[in-house]
Amino acid sequence: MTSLKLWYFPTRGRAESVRLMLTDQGKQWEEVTVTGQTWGTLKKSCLFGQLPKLEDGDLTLFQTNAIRRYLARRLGVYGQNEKETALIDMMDESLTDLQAKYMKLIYQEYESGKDKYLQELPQNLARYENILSCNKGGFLVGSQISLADYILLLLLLNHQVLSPSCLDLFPILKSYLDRLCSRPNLKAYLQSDAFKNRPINANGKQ
Ligand SMILES: N[C@@H](CCC(=O)N[C@@H](CS)C(=O)NCC(=O)O)C(=O)O
Repeated sequence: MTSLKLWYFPTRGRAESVRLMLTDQGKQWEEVTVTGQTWGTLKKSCLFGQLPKLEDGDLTLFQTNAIRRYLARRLGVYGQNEKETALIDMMDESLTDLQAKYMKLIYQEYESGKDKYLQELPQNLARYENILSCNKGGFLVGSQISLADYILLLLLLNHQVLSPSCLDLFPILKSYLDRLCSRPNLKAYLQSDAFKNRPINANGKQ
């Protein structure tokens, strides 16, 4: 893979599932941190006026999920066959829905909607507890880590900050999270200042 360059704001945000995948797969990338000062000019050059942006040699990509899928194909974490890839897409779409709910809470209704969100969280997490209990391979799909696992990992990390006890009812999810966090590259990254000092969300809510 040629040199990778990732542009994003100084937060975990949408870019973090990309970072987790690259890190776990041992790929180096250049992180371009976009601040309020540089964003005004850069925004004009972004195809949809938004970040993240990924550059891989002469390829420039926008849209997080397009970036994630491109990298997953290149890194071999997009299923072992077409059926697995379809199942990974299915898991990934459902997790993107959950991420959208999380972002709505964080950015639009943190004060007014947190109680309701936390009431509904167990039923959302229970689905993934069930999926993992049915797949003896130890991951969402098949027996190898995939694109979808990285977004579930990110969501579990974020939700543990939102509600530290949220996995208490879900032993399978808890041990899945522990297992992913113990993968050597991820373990080192999660303990790094680069990860720890990066705010989860741009508005400081978490
Ligand atoms: N569907 C797009 C959404 C991108 C998006 O909303 N980016 C936000 C940051 S998370 C952004 O660039 N905000 C700055 C702006 O719109 O000016 C994706 O997933 O990449």
